[in-house]
Amino acid sequence: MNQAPSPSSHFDVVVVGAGFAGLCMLHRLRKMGLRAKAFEAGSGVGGTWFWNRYPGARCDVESMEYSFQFDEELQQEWRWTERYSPQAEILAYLNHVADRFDLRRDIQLNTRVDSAHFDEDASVWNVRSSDGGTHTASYFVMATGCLSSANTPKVPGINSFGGSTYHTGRWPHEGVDFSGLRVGVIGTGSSAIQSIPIIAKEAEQLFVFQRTPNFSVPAANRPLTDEEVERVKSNYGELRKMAGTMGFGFNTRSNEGSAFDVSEEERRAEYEARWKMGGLPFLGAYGDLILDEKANATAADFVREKIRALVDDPAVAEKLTPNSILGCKRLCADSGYFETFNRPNVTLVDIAEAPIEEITPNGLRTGGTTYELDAIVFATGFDAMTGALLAVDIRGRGGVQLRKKWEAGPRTYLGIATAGFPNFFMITGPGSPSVLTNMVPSIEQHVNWIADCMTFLQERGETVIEAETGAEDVWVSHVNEVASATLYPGCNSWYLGANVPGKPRVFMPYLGFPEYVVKADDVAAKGYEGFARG
Ligand code: N01
Repeated sequence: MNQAPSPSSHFDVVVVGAGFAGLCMLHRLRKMGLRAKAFEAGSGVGGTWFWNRYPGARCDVESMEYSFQFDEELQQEWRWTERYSPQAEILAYLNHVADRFDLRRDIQLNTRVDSAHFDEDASVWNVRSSDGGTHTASYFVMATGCLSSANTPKVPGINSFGGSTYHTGRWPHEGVDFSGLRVGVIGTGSSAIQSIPIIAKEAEQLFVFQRTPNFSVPAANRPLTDEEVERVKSNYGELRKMAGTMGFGFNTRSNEGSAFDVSEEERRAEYEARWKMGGLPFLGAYGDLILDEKANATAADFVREKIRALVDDPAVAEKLTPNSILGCKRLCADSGYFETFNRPNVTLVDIAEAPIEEITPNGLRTGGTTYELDAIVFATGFDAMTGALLAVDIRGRGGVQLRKKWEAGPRTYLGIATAGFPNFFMITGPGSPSVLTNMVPSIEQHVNWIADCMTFLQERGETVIEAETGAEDVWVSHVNEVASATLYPGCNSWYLGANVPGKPRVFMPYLGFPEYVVKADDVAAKGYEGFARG
């Protein structure tokens, strides 16, 4: 149900986005008795799971954990069917949440927020929406997700292509039938690695244009049995609590020790066991895998061997084998990705040395060769973490634009607020653990923090809160310092903005879960230390 636009209304809170973050925020604000409104660009709720409908899209965090915990009945009644949920099931879950908590009446679909300007005299946000609506709000909350602003490279001739083009993050709702077609997939990140095995089965010919090979481990997805679902549900609260203290969730133990604390045989056995178990906890095998290059090489070499064993043609295997740090770009989890290159209809095109020169009416040219194509899939990722925030013209005190303030990279306090922008909150913003954690609990943590902060102000009759520049500076330095003690800054990942030409190279998420939660709680307990209130 789409509410009629309300051209000039006042809300306690305007929320942008109706994915996991927006729905959760709206629900909490409702419970507090606040008048809130969420604007959503899509024609349905679901955020990332509304847009990313490419073949094979599923979450690589286990479904029993990639779900809300704010309502015991909700988590008891919903039945996840697979270890890793497919996109359609997560979208169905989010629609269920929207209905169950009657959230739709405060969500306006098909509407973008174009601008939000803070009026210092009135202490309100003036918000303009794409339907021509103008609204005022005491608080402005961006719940726009970390990976929502699609990145399509500016390849010359892109508009001349006679076939169809798609972006994995903007997939047609009616699906795409690739049967009998010559398809090109550009990119080999998580989205490509999930979709390539499925597209390969359908298409007549598939060309994969790879700029950088990626590490991937088997997902080992499977249906969930009633027994394992029951085991979790009978102890959900405790397990969730435990997950709050663990990097990879309640199902997986992370070893804190060094890869060199054990013998080579033991190490191999550990990698083998994690490979078999499947999924991203492979990286939790040892505590120094992302800190020490030599330790990392033990795990990376293990995966390289696996790739060579999975791919029949040694020359193709070599091209598919990354020579980089394992986990430095986000690790992928796949279902038959490397094996797909054994199919006779699949060709790997290495574009590392010779980038795509041009898209022509009939295909794509690289390295002097033209590949004739009927469809091109851009699996080229996102303008991560800041893209969606900066897509809105957000202006704080003195009319300063967020875009201007963040010209050299995002600056936040706790990844929740930014100095000069009073009563403005970001859910899982840059400078928070966000994408390095299970997003759903991190979203809930931020939602609770923001809501508690509003309650705190309300109880004291205060109306304005703003991060102090000093606290922000200290936080930004801390985030950078922690990142630079790891191997993360050393590769061209989207964590660093390296995938978007011209984007400042700054490590955006905060590497500090679960300590971050303690820190954020402590800030709140000290009366929002580092924030000015009034
Ligand atoms: O995007 P990516 P994604 N010419 O940025 C290539 C989450 N996610 O959508 O590495 C040629 O990882 C680029 O090459 P390079 C997850 O957090 C989760 O796949 O920059 N190639 C790269 O290969 C994930 O990490 C799930 O050299 C170009 C690819 O495109 C994040 O979303 C599923 C290019 C982009 O890879 C993003 O994943 C899907 C160009 N001009 C996504 N520009 C799960 O839960 C870019 N590339 C499983």
